[in-house]
Amino acid sequence: MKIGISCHHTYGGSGAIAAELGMALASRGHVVHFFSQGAPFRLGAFSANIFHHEVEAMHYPLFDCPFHSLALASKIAEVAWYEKLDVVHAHYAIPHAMSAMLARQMLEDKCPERGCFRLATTLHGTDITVVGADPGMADAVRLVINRSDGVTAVSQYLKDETVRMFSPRQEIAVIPNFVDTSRFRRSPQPELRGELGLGNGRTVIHISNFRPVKCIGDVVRVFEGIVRRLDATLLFVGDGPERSEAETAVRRLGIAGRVRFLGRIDEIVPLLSVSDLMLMPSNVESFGLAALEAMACGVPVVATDAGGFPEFIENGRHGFLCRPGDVETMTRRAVELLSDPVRLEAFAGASEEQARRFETPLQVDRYEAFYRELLEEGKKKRP
Ligand code: GMT
Repeated sequence: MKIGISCHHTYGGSGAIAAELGMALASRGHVVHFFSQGAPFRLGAFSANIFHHEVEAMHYPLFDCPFHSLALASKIAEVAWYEKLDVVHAHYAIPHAMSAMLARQMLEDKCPERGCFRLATTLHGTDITVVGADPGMADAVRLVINRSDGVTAVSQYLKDETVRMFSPRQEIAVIPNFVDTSRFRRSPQPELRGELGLGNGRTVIHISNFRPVKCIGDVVRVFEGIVRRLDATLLFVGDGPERSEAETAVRRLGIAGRVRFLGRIDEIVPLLSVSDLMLMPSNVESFGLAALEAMACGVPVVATDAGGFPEFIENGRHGFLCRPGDVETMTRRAVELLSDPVRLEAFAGASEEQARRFETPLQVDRYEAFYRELLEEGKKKRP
């Protein structure tokens, strides 16, 4: 198949999943064209069957701000026309599915007889729970859900939320996030502990784009409770709007010496491989890919029972699930686990085993079958 993938290129789970999916599809012989503002951060070096099309919006003095969505639609239409794409897979409803929908209209208008790509949309999370919840955007989100040829959501939770909020005409399939356990596996680099100044204590990690939903303040508060009781270091990986506040908080609490802000790092396996526990106190998380990747590296997770976490983290087996904002329980659970080496090891092993249930090929099979279904349906609809 010839598949277009439209996604965010920046640090975050939807861009990571889109890039991993594209790479897996390309390794199965499909030709994959990525559309994004920059190269998706997980894409890496050149690989056969993969092409990236950078979307650059037109700058013109009359336009207050460049129209990225229009530029994306035009780029998808241009490439789909010349490359005869079978499917365009939009990751995130707005703007990607909206732009792909517009691209399809452009092509139908240009040559109605020729037929056009099928539009698959994957809902990732805040495209529904934040953007979709905005009254000014809700109708636009509903439109792209209903006008896509097929829609998937990354968890049952997200599907249920979408149905509750939009009552879509469109059936929504659940295809969860996935992880390549041949790359995401514990691979300790002994010198890294020294380079990070970890000493002999425990290492706690948080990875995110530091947006408000991630509750970065709760990560700091839980870690403060941990470090008061045992020797530990916190690795903060990623960057975003809440980072400065977190830096100020750790200084104010006098724990700055125990916290490393590492910024955006693409190669996270070495960092996960020196970690004992991940903290993910998000108040809503449609899936939580970072937690699954941590588990694949033998790192149990203290997370919340909100959103999609309970669909892959079993409380008391792969970590602990607590109520959002319940810093006290999260701290108690984290300390309990970090101070019990036997239990910690059992949780680490169970987490690795659980991650294998979300192995990349299993979910890529499902996406492939999903595309084939869309193509079959498309053929039936042709006059
Ligand atoms: O929706 C977002 O906030 C952005 C998106 C991203 O690019 O990081 O994250 C979402 O998609 C991921 C991949 O499917 C999920 O693992 C994340 O849980 C989800 N984020 C939220 O729901 C907050």
